[in-house]
Amino acid sequence: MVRPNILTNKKYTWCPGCPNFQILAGVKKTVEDYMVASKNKEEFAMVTGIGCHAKIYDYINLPGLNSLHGRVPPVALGLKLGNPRLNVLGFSGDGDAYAEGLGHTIHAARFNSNWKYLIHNNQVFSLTVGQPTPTTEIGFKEKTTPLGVKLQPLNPIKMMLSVGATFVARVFADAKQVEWVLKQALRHRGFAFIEILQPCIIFHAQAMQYKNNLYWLEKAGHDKTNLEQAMKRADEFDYNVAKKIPVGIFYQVKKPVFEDQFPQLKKLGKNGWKDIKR
Ligand SMILES: Cc1ncc(C[n+]2csc(CCOP(=O)(O)OP(=O)(O)O)c2C)c(N)n1
Repeated sequence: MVRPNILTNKKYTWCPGCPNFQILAGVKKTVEDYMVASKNKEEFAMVTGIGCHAKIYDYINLPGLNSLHGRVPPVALGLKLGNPRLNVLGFSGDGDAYAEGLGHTIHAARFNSNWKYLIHNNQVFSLTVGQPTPTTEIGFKEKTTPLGVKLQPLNPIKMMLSVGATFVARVFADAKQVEWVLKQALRHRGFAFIEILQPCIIFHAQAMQYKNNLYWLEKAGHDKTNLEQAMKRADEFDYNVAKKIPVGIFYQVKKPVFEDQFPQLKKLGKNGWKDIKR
């Protein structure tokens, strides 16, 4: 099979040097490798929310939907129910997944449908020029928040662990790290939650220093089957100050997959419901 190229020719409107380019490169490499290995170009679909992260929809040539702000999980679930054989990739920002779409993010873990959710967490609403989100650190100031953020940030890794997610991981926006984690996630049968620390170089550039504080859970003897250990590791970084930041897979466990539990979905072929005569 000739190696496919999943990139479009669209003009990039991300800022030069934006770490989103690293995410794009990691996803491109992983998806193309997967297509080559499986000899099939037509088994992926993608969904994005609204924001800078969502521009990835313009740059990757896969079928899918650029959906509404915060609504990636129900759209991804719908795609899986239409065709359970598709590898569905969802892309959100932290505003998208943890503010506008927080309820959907939690229920995505409960459903445990077999799709993969990548969160570009830059700790601000970037496309609307830098307002704080649920993961912005205390004290962060910008035009709408001149006295600084007063709220304790949400810890999305802990949140996903506590609502039953079966694959919970974090990496930094580096193409190799994204490739590594997405490959692991695609091997996982079930919902995969992947937080990517993606510093916004314009509105939250201080997060670039995170890359000096990362350590790999796999190399630190972390047992990813142990929920209690995973919770403790998640507590090590509370999004306020960059101290030790664990990256890698916090937790992975097998649980029933939503679409596997319906006989009418199990019998569908590679084209999903399209093959069913009505
Ligand atoms: C329901 C709704 N609320 C607000 C907006 C305005 N809006 C567009 S992009 C955006 C910020 C997105 O931030 P985030 O999801 O963190 O993505 P980023 O731009 O940082 O990648 C907002 C608030 C919208 N489009 N729809």
